[in-house]
Amino acid sequence: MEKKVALSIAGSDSSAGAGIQADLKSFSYLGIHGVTALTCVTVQNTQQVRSIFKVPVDVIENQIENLFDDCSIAAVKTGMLYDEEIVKVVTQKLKAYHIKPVVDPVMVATSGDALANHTFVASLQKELLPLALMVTANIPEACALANMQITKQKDIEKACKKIFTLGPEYVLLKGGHFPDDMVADLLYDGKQFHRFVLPWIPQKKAHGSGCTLSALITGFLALGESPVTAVEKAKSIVWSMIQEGYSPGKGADVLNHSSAIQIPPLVRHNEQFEVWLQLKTAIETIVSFLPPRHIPEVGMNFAYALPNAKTRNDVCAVDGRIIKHQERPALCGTIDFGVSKHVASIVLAAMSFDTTMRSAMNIRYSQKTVELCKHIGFAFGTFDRKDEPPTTSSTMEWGTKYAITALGRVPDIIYDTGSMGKEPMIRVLGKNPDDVIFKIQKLVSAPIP
Ligand code: PXL
Repeated sequence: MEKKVALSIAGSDSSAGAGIQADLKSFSYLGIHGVTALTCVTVQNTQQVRSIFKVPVDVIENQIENLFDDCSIAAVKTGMLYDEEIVKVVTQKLKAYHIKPVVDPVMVATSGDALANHTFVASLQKELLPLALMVTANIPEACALANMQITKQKDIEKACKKIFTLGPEYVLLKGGHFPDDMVADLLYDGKQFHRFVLPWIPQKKAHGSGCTLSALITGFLALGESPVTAVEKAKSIVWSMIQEGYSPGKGADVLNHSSAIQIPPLVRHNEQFEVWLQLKTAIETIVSFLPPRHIPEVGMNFAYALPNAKTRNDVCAVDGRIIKHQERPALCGTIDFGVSKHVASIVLAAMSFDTTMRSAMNIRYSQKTVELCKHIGFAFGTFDRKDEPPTTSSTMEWGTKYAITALGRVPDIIYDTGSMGKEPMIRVLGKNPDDVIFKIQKLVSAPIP
């Protein structure tokens, strides 16, 4: 087995949310072997940085040399470098190995404690940035590097351009806020700005998000991605790692580096992101309340289509199923576009009659449930697999269109009673995942007639 190797030159965070520990977790997440050159040991927990011990510079130098002597290092990032002395030695070594690093200009911890001394900014500007492939700065760091205040959107672009003149090939400036609760990162390549927009995650003081982002970017570069796609992919992963973050102590949340978390589609496609997020949230709700008797043998899928969806690639669903696991529903698979055949075909067929009906989910058939639907007053349609012409390419498309045509509109429920080897099924249709859940909730909580 072969693994790419990436190097992090950074400080240790004893609470393991940030620093070299976050870098290693991020490299592992991407299946990369991370190697490290430790610059400082910080004594900290999730609440504060108590003290900082510098590693002697000859030891830092030795770590880097020994790694380059031995490993084929595909990409390098720098994190906490603390002061001029460390910046100088790291720059000198990277120059010698013709490496263009990703530079995270770490200055202050999430707790507000300083992680750099007064010599750091000037040495970074003068020594390391001219060598950098990319610098990843948050707003306070950008203010320091560009020597200016950032108060409005225009200032962010101006700061990117100023930092670019210091020498890096790319400037990533993180965290411009928009009034509509979206957060944009700007990547400047000297010619144009690439904008990456994601919803702001309220009330999350995510310790280690800067380290994780720059490590994931470095990892994607090691895997051969271009700088722009490396940032794009890293961004959507970090967003989910923050959202699924947890609190190991009494202070800040840390990111969740588990490979089990759901990752949104690439962040430049905002409409896709919105659809993905609504569906993900709805699936979490379904899993939390649906009694297992409603789960069919073949499992469930839940789909939500983009407005004006035309093909299965425009429909988001589970790449897998929602199954019964230990008498509870459980999501088994990832949520993505273009991964469902059956439920996506149902949604696309419904949308060909009514473009507002963009979501559907299948649940277990029972005559009792069908009677309950009628009792509640749901509009329902049905089809019989025996009537399907031999030439159709998708039973679900045919059956859905058959049921809609017979009723004259898109119903709330479409069921069929199955056939040899085909489980009978009920599909709940709605305008969006919340609408589908609302109908299922009504069904689950209705008194038996
Ligand atoms: O998040 C920046 C950072 C980098 N490196 C170390 C840190 C922190 C934040 O606390 O502790 C070692």
